[in-house]
Amino acid sequence: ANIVRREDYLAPAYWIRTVDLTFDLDAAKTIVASKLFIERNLEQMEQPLRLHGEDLNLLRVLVDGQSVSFRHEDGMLVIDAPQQSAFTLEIRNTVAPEKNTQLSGLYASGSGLFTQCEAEGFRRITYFLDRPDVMAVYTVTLRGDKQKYPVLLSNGNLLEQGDLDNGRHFAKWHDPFRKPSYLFALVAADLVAREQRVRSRSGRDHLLQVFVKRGDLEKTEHAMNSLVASMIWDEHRFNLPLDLERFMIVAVDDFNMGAMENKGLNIFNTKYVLASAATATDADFDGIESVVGHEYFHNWTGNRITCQDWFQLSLKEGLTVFRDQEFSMDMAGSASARAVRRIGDVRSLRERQFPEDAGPMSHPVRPDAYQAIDNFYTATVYEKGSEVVRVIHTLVGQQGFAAGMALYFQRHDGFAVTCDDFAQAMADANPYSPLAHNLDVFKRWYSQAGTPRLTARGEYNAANATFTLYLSQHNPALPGQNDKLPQLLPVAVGLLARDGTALPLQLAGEDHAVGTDRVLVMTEAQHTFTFVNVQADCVPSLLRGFSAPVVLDDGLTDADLLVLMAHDTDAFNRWEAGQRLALNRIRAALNSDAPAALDDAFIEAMRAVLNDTRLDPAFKELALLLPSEVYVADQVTGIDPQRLHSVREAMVDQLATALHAEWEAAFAANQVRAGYKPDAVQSGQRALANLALTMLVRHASLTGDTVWPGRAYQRFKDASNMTDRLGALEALVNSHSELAQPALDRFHALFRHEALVLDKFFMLQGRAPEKDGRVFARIKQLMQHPDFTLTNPNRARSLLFALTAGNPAAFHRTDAAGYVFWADMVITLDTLNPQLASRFARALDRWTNLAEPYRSAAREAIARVSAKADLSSDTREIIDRALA
Ligand code: DPP
Ligand code: ZN
Repeated sequence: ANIVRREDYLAPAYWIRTVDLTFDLDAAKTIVASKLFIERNLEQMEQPLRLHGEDLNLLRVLVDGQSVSFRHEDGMLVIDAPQQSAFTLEIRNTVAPEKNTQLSGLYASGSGLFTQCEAEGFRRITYFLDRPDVMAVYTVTLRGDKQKYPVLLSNGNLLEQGDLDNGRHFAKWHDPFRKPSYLFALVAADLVAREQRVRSRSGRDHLLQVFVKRGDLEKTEHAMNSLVASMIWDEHRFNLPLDLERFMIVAVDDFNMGAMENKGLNIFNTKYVLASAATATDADFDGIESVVGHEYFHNWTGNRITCQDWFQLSLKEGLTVFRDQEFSMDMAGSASARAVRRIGDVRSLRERQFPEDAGPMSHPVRPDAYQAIDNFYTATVYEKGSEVVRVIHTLVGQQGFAAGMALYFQRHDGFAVTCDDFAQAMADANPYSPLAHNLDVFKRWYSQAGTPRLTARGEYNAANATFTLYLSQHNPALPGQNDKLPQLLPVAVGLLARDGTALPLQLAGEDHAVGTDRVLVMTEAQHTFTFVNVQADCVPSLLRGFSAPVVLDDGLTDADLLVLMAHDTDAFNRWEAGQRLALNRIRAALNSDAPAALDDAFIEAMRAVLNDTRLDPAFKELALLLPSEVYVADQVTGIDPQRLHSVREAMVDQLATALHAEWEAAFAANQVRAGYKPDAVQSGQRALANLALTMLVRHASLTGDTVWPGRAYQRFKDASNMTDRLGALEALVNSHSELAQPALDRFHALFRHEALVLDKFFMLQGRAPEKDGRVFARIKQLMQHPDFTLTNPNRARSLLFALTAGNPAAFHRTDAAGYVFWADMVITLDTLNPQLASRFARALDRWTNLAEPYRSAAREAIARVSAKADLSSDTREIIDRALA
């Protein structure tokens, strides 16, 4: 295998300064003419010019107007070193967009043409030094049929446009900012745009455009509002204004990722642009806000300062996820709404990143080696990367962080840099912070993989009025990573008296208490902190707000957790206490053969949450959900997914039954009467009402009652927005109600022309709680549905990923049918779209953590895929690592 290593990084032997591209666009055969001004990098030894190129048809090569000899070597185009230290290289080649099912490079979607170049798609358009440290100024001329492609877009500013002969027209674009090739984009399609003119604080005028297919324009209001809000936020919080005259977003149906931050021309999966109350859920509206923000924020963190090499991917992604999370929290408003956001972010980190970090794809936030870089657009690089940035934020504070950002831009604007450069700027801007004092310890977050374990034990001494906290950390060994060093952990703490009072915090040696909430900093394996003047026995509330991405073992008893759940001023830890109580019970049930049963203390604590009028509905909904099967599976060794499913389902049944009256009350109390708004308040009410309805219909399925299923069906029919409609439909489908099928038929008939709603139609059925193998059988049947296809990534994900990532009990079957299906699909998808296939292949990452018979059956399925000789390097890397 061809492995790329971080330690082998060398600056390029040549720089490309300017790029002049002309495209004669055609879906079957597009001609690309490229004229590059190149300079030899005098700091490197003289070498031949080696250009990346993939699936290209080369027509000619000229150096300073003269033909030269060239050869193909290891998949690269090699030209012997020209005599001159600066020269013009002209290349002509063709590509076939309509044959490009990988959706990387130039491809057709519907009747339009679109590009995706990150990470290594530009080499599928023309020969180039396709690496992020080669930054150039681009001028792009697009020529194509005026009827087919009325809109011709590329990065930067429009210089000219006009008609050509034979019904063709052209547009010429110029991007004044130097950029790496992965930020190049073009679009040629029949689109319409929502436009808005805005003036930034600095007084500059900008044109914002959101391009979509005809008919979708009414669904772009939220995306445009989110874009304007992002602009205002980045100027306000970080002093970072929009640097372009024109900022464009284009929505496309077929897209591998969520969206792409191409300079001035973001290309988005339609899922993150299009929304109306009738077709999108509250979660969809939130997703649009955060992805529009994310891509917009990349304009500075990613585009103005980019990555030296792909090992530094988290430099832009971790930081930009942190920025979009902060943006979404600021937009959410109240402290409680912020906490709800934080809980959501942590939940997804634990469900996706923790298992990744414990399995064969475990890698540091800054990886050391890869076979296919596309495989490293991971939860570790993104979400853990964001947590690592949050660690800095916690250590230096909001102002210190802003100062660090300012210094980072002062030093590196316009360049391709490393994670170390970022950390250094943060430390230098905050010389008296624990970050600056322990920068080397901090940087272990970049080099060490795995999730650290934090153990905490407290000891109250009534005679001395002291509370001593013993903290220790340990990072478990992983293949290739044995002796790990301690990491820099900010541990946010509070102490609660048993009556719930928050106690003042004074450490030994301090002359007075400093509030009731503070951050302890760990830099070594073990620390002891002694709090003095502690007037009552207390319960420590540790890692508040999830102040570091670790697994915490605080040894708290049920009684302690109940105190935190009822009284903690930190909403995150209040939620966490309930989750821990539930997890303890699920664990105990997994270790015993007796039927799973929740005790009264737990049920009463849940009842108290539902009844507590001071808590927001959004928080209640999160608190009442038991930890997911995906999360629990990661917390237990040798997991039996079927047993876990039956344990958890039995507990949910019990909550449905025991809290029936409270669910009825919650449903009634959380009906939104005002007009639809996707804000935190309304969406919290809808979320709780939907959960209540699901519980009420579930209860009905246990008792045979028909009232609540009937009500759910009625609500499904009458709903005025997608959140309510889908919630009611889900309540019926998840309880396997007889009304589910008629509702599904009706849903399909209503929305058969709405691609994004059809995705929901499939996903909802793929994710329904398994019962007697019915859901798995239904998924296989839906694969034959006339609206199902593997060529559209959203649609493929809607069923396949719903099964493997969202429905463990349907996937992990004792007869191995789920694994057989998985292997068949990996092999099929791999011939079509390797990026999608290798994502899907990761469904069995954690096979070694399965109990028998699952474990052996999973291994057999992986081995079957591995035996396929011509796998893509993307999928090969995943499979090899799984079997290593
Ligand atoms: N750079 C893109 C993003 O995360 C890749 N998906 O925004
Ligand atoms: Zn990103």
